[in-house]
Amino acid sequence: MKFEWIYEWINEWILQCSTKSAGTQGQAALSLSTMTTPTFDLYGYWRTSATFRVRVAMALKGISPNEKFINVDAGEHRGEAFLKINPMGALPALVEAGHPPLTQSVAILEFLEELQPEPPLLPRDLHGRARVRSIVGMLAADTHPLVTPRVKKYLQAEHGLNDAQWKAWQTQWFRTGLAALEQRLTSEPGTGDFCHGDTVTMADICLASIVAVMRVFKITTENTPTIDRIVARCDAIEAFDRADPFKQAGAPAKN
Ligand SMILES: N[C@@H](CCC(=O)N[C@@H](CS)C(=O)NCC(=O)O)C(=O)O
Repeated sequence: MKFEWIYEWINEWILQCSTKSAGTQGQAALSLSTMTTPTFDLYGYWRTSATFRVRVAMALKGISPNEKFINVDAGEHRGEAFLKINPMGALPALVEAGHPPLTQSVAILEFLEELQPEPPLLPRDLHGRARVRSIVGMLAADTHPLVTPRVKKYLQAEHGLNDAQWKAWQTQWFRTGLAALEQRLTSEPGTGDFCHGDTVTMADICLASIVAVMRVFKITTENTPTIDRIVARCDAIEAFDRADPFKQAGAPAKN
């Protein structure tokens, strides 16, 4: 523990040298720009939070996928054809010719980060990366799964939940996750203009993805001024704006 800072300093120094000399990170950026950018099909639906994350990351990294529309409201994600792509019956799925489909939005974000390291969506330091991944987990692993269509379907079919009760359920879990994040953002020194520091990371993408879907369901944030400030910053960035659920194919008019 005593010498941890030396270890981190050496790591940082190695990383800087390797980037300058087109090492690990530099090489990866170079390889994507010098080789043909792979073609991707992104299976999504206009309002899915997890697909929003991938849309934003791809836009930030300058990769534009062919979007394939899977109608969640019509149950297409549980149809035979899509279950061959993702047996979980969940969106998104990113398909690159010659490779098995990639599922799980956070795994896809990590894949894109390695494929195209610029602009970085993870901090360069060990502890920063862990903090960002921890915030990602709060949102993508602890908050989002509770409010998915499959949970709604089960609660309605097995426990007779009506629409008002479902909305109360959604509100409860969205706000519980955001309240915990607000507490961290206000008390931890890593917070800056964005969730971590002054540039966009995966944490901001996941945060904006939760708020985007709250907006779809007309659920407001409550007592989360730091989150509101960060989301406003994200809203002003083109990649986030283009991923707005209401700007996707198949979306209803915003009212
Ligand atoms: N952990 C997965 C979650 C995927 C997920 O649940 N996607 C939702 C849309 S945001 C979905 O397709 N749900 C279908 C369902 O719940 O039936 C990820 O991050 O990709």
